[in-house]
Amino acid sequence: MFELESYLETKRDQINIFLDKILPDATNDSRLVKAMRYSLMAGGKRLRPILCLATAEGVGGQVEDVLEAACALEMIHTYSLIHDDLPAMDDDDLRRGKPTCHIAFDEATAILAGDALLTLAFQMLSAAEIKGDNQGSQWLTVIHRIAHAAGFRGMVEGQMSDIASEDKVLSLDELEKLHSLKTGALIEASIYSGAILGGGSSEQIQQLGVYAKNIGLAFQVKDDILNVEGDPKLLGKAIGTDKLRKKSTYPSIMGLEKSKLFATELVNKALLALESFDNRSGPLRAIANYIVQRKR
Ligand code: GRG
Repeated sequence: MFELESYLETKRDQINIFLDKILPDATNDSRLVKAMRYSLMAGGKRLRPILCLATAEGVGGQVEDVLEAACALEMIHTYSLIHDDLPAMDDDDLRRGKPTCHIAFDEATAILAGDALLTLAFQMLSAAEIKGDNQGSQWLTVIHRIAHAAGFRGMVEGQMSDIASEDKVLSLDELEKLHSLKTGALIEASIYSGAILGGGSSEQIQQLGVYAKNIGLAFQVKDDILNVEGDPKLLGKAIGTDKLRKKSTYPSIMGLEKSKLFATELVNKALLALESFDNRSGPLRAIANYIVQRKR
């Protein structure tokens, strides 16, 4: 039987080793590099890079083909968390079980550490080793997609809408739009990057797009559920914050039980999209289930 826990651990190790090579721990590091490393190596789930690796393998590619893309996605994700935690945004003290970057360092350093992680991601992507005839244009496609997902038509716009929607009751459609930008876009880009660089066919890429859309939303629904009934110790962050900030969430709009059913429906749709894939897609199937069963 496929063992997801050990799979996730192996992939996390591969990602952490690569990140450590890009941003090694050196005693003479500047304060900026210390802050970048502090947040990057703080022990997140590494969901986005793992999705990128699992997708590449799912379409017959190798981990080595996509490590730069996977790690760039984690850097962009970490930058977004550092900035999201700032006093001007969510003003959170705890992230990944540790004091947030601006608490451990200071606000200016946290802003700069986020900026530097975002630019380092694109520096690394544009320097990725090109291994095959077609690979140059594939990397450009991936860089374009990731930039789009992270930027003003993706995650940044989603964050802006999130801030603008505090104290407002959103409709389900508005909530879905917000989350498809804020968290969905980067998750979808992670899967797309793995599919392109792993050499997926256009039919596979299309089906993986359906898988990605559904697990991206399921991830957010589960995140909202955990904010209501999760264990802060396991999550490494406070719960109840959405209610405190009067944010519209799936539980606040459709109730807790219906939100759980909705998350399961989304995962089932994601699994259906993988029907024509062979057993190399086993990890992607297991990750879809993990997204709604996770405790952190
Ligand atoms: C500041 C431009 C900018 C964007 C911030 C992603 C984001 C946008 C904010 C994070 C706020 C948040 C709690 C969103 C809910 C879903 C989410 C992205 C949770 C954190 O991701 P995980 O659970 O975290 O993958 P780890 O720490 O495991 O990597």
